[in-house]
Amino acid sequence: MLSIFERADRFKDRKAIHSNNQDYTYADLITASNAVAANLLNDAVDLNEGRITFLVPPSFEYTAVEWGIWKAGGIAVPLCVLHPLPSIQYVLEDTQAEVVIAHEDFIGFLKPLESVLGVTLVTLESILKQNSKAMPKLEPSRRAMILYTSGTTSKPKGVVTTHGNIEAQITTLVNAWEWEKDDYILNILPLHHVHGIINVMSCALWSGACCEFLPKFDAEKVWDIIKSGRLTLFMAVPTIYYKLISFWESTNEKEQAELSEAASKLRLMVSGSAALPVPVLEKWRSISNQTLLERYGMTEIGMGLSNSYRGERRPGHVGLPLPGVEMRLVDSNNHEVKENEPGEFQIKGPSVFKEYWQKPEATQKAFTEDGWFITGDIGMLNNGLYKILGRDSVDIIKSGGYKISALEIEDILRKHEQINDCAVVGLPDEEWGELIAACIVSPSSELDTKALSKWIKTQMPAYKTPRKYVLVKELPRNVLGKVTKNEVKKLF
Ligand code: MLC
Ligand code: AMP
Repeated sequence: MLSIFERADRFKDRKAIHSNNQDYTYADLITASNAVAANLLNDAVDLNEGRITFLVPPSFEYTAVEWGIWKAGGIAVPLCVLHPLPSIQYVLEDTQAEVVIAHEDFIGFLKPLESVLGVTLVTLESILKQNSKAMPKLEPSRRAMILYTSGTTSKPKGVVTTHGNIEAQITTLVNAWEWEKDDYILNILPLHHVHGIINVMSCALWSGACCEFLPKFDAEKVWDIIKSGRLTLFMAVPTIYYKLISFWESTNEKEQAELSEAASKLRLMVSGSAALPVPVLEKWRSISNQTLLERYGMTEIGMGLSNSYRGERRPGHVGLPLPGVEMRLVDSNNHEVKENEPGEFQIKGPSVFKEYWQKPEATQKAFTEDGWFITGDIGMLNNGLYKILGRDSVDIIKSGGYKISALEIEDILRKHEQINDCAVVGLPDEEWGELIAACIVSPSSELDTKALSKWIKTQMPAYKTPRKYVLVKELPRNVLGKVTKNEVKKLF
């Protein structure tokens, strides 16, 4: 049995999850996930890495489905509840999934895909129906999960992790941040990315702790939960801290004092997925008396670097490699750079993913010949701690903690009849990290950006849509005819 399930057996009577105003014990989670596994298996003895996609909001049921897929020997592919149909269809096609498990709110939405793709839609209700069956034996080397991440190619790639990778991603954080069974965390993050799935939900369940789900981030609700005093831990992207600060600032002095007092009681608050601006860290410290622990990670590696839980947490830095993570900073010839010199982070270790789903060439390109994963992030060692300086590709944008490919947005925009050509860039923004901006060449002299945004949202999730537009006659290009994105940025 996988360690996470063996451990759950030890915590049977403890509260595992709070969702939709209900408490669920580890015993509830074991029973429900066993039922999911038995229903998925039906007459089979092992799903043998069959891809099972699921569209379920963050909840007890989400977790039961994920664990059920694992127990039955399948690969769990969580779908994003914010994605429009074309993005979902892409994942279903790419994984060649035969089954989609869906919360009842999404059944009608997914229905058209049944005939187009021949995929079977299964309701949550039916997959959770009481059932039991012998489960297959799982080796740590078995593929466990596929998460989609944007890169320097137009379409997102499926990052495949094994059970061994996932266990390594969890245990390094449990050890470094001293998770224990009495911890209680709130999850407000989407559950199709590592931050919510691994750092929050899985670390809690590994530890015998409790994970409470709020299906969607809401600053007031988060502050209410902080005020309740039940949280010991909180983890979020910088944009969320920015929004919590804005809410705090909108309250009166008495309320502010209460909120600050409550926030100061948590044992740890973590920020990651994007650079934490130092003014946000400082403002949060003045409000909550908490120094946010900033760490660095990536879908392909889980978490790589972290400031110290007990030692120094230096603003603007991401600390040192986590236990079990090997890291080096190299120049363009893969030679290690010296302190204070910029280089690219490369990572090795048991937490590093297995492959991009059915993309052997992309997988090969992502590693050096001697097996280091090439992150594409640039940083340097500064007085004993690492600092992130940026990415080597301007085409990767981080907005609200989401990684977004400029090329993917450009490909979609070019499909619009009013757009001849375009260039998408990320503009620095205190709240969002970067704001997506599109420079458009159009046959018409005016652009109805409202109508355009509406159309884009039918093609892509809202968080990938441009927030600013500029209309130009020609895109700025260099002598070789290549669009110069730094010049594009100057147009806004
Ligand atoms: C939404 N809005 C944006 C926007 N996203 N505006 C600018 N830029 C963006 N990126 C606008 C909407 O259009 C809307 O405007 C308003 O904000 C509210 O929209 P919303 O969808 O309700 O936003 P909200 O729920 O507040 O979302 C913000 C957020 C979300 C920060 C909660 O972006 C989020 O959950 N981010 C986390 C992503 C994450 O988990 N990343 C981890 C990846 S793993 P209007 O005008 O309509 O009101 C990884 C590895 C690692 O990176 O290291 O962890
Ligand atoms: P994703 O592919 O969504 O997992 O995003 C991973 C990327 O997020 C990394 O490659 C970094 O560019 C970025 N990232 C994560 N944490 C940090 C951080 N603390 N500071 C700066 N960038 C970060």
